[in-house]
Amino acid sequence: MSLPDQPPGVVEEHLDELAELTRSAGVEVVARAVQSRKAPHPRTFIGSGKAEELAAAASTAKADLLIFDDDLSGGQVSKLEDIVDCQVLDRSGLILEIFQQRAESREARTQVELARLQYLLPRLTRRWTHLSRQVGGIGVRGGEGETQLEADRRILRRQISQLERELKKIEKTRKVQSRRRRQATVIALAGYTNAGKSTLFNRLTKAKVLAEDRLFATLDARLRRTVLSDGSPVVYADTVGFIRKLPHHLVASFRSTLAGIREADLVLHVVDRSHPQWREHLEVGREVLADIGVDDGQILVVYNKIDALPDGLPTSDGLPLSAVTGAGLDALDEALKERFSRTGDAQRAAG
Ligand SMILES: Nc1nc2c(ncn2[C@@H]2O[C@H](COP(=O)(O)OP(=O)(O)OP(=O)(O)O)[C@@H](O)[C@H]2O)c(=O)[nH]1
Ligand SMILES: [Mg+2]
Repeated sequence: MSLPDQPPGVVEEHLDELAELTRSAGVEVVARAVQSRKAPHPRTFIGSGKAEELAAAASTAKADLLIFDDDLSGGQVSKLEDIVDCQVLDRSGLILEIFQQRAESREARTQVELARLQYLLPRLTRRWTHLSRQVGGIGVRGGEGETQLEADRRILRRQISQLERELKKIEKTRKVQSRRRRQATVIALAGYTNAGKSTLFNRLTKAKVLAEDRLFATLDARLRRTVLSDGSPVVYADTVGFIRKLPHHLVASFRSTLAGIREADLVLHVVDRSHPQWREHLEVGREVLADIGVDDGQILVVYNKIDALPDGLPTSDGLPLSAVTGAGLDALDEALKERFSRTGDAQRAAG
């Protein structure tokens, strides 16, 4: 939806990204539409006239799903589903779907499940009232006068606190493990989704983690030990990508994973320099890193995919490189050696 305060073009760019997200979820895009309004309609978000229009378009295109780039309320979703007669998903719901498909480790799966229930809780409508039969079993229905909806909410809340407790336990184990690792220099690869973090991780550590032209290919942080060209030991950490308008409950449940980035000695902020919106990606990355509590001095920006740039090397600050061709990796190695031997000197001087 286009609102008056948005600069022209922004809506189309965001829809391009939504199409990428949709493709990453394994869903084909058959049509797209933009609605301009002064403000969202409280009940249908886009207004009922536009909703009717979309209903017709969806039926012509035989669409199963209508995806919105903005977040909708539970009421809006059910109202829209009535009008368009297919499933309605908002941006957060779509990202959750991708995360659910990708989560592998117990921690990631627990985080995603927690985020999903937190997302569901305020969106429970009468459509959902089968939860107690699905998950609760016998005897979960509350006392006299408790509606099915209230019973469902209660079940969700109970599951949420159970997952929160489970997550705390997992985090504790991980903290112990990370304390053991503290002797080595840790370098985290962070940045916008699809920037090439996993490709660079593989290149630097000769690992074989999944790198794909998909958004959110990586959900689980991965660590791997290697050495710089002078033999200094380092541990690289591959991490989950950032995205603009990341649903806040997802951010909250992934906070502990992201907090791992703060403990790194250095964060390589990887930016896909060949992407038309690389400036916005850089900005989003800066905001997320600041939000996690990473110091500016702890960040080194690397401009990846320079092989895909039509006009050669970028002139901006930061380190230009290509994780695919290997261009710029020697310069990165030099920068890292210089940085960590300097820290070593400073520590020796201080001690
Ligand atoms: N041309 C070019 N493509 C690259 C380069 N580095 C990565 N890619 C491609 O970019 C896509 C995304 O790479 P990934 O390494 O999976 O990106 P990521 O940052 O780990 O992405 P997420 O895990 O989704 O956050 C893949 O298709 C890579 O082949 C590069 O230097 N040049
Ligand atoms: Mg990755």
